[in-house]
Amino acid sequence: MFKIINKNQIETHNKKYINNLKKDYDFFIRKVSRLKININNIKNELMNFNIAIPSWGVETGGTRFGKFPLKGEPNNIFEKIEDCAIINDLIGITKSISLHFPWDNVEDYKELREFTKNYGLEFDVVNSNTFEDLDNYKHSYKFGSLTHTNKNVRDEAIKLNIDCIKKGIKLGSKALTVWIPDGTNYPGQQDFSKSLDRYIESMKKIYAKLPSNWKIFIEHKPFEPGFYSTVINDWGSSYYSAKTLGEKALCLIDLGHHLPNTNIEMIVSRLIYLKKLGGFHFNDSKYGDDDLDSGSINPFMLFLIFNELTSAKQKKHLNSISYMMDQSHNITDPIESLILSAIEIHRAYAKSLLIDHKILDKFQKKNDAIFCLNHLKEAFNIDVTPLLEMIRYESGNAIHPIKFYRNLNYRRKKSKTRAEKTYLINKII
Ligand SMILES: [Mn+2]
Repeated sequence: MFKIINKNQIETHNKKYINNLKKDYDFFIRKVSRLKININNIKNELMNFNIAIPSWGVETGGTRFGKFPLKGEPNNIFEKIEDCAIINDLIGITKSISLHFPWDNVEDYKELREFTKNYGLEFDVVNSNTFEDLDNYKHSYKFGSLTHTNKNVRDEAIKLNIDCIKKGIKLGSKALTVWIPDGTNYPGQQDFSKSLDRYIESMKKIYAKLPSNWKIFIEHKPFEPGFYSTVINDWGSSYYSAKTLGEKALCLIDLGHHLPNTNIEMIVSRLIYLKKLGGFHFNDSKYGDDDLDSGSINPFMLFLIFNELTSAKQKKHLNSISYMMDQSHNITDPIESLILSAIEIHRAYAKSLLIDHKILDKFQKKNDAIFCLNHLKEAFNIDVTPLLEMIRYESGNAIHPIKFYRNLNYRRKKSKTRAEKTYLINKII
């Protein structure tokens, strides 16, 4: 930690804001002292929170219409790790990085691990790419990967996933997330049952290669790139697959991978109930898989999701969950978006810790709908900003990370050493 940013610089920054923060924090403490909660326990929970940064998230994203690169953005995994280190130095809750292969392939994984460790960061879940045709691929994934009708294509996709596990082992990762693009654009194009059978058969071969302390996460998505059908389209297909594969297989919820208005918090609850919830990809959306910044559209939903998680955790119904942001930053500096998003997720978690689930349970038993909602809203409406800022201050991170980052002129400085990217035309397949 603090290899990128000088710790003294953060201390100087914090000195400017600490007096006002203390006043705000005192007010917050007075307010929550009326609730029956132990603020030190809550602070501990929040300090131990971690959300992974995806390596691809620190690069400018794009749409199929175009991409607008930023001067000074990272060009390789080492530069991406530098950007992740900046974020973690400033906010302290993003200590891990999730890699994507073969995008993040390197010659020497030991070197990469050491380089990353040096920044106080470690590697989280690894991800496989069978959704585009890359240079060294023998086969095309145009008509699917793990569920392709051609066994040779399936075998290559299986091998790609097993290679991800091997790389992950070298890096100290403990899980693989599998999202496949397999689906169709035309009614009648695919036998729905046979394609699911092929998925299970392929996944069994990947599952067999998992080390004993590893997990495999199955990520569902209703549509895109297939606009008629998708093989692992919803949590039902995901749950069935995870259940069939075995204990190490769990379901992963990407918030954007649901149709508008889906009750995602209820899916969270169901998967906890079924003991198959493994992880999250956080983002926000208005229409589909928009990959917008977490909490930018529907912070109440984010809070309700954490309400389910906190409630289950307090009842000891929940084991460790992997959290990651999975967003695409098309018009902002990805570092700023990721800082704000991580804080929004932290905020939703903090608010969920202010809910007294015993009181909620009492109102539920009485069928008092208004008091149930009101109890949740009371927690949601408490401004936890001073709490999050104080946690950052006490952990040696920045009270106002975005202000600090802007003053660094990081991109301008990096634009002098990092090669400029040009995208003349986006790849439209
Ligand atoms: Mn995702």
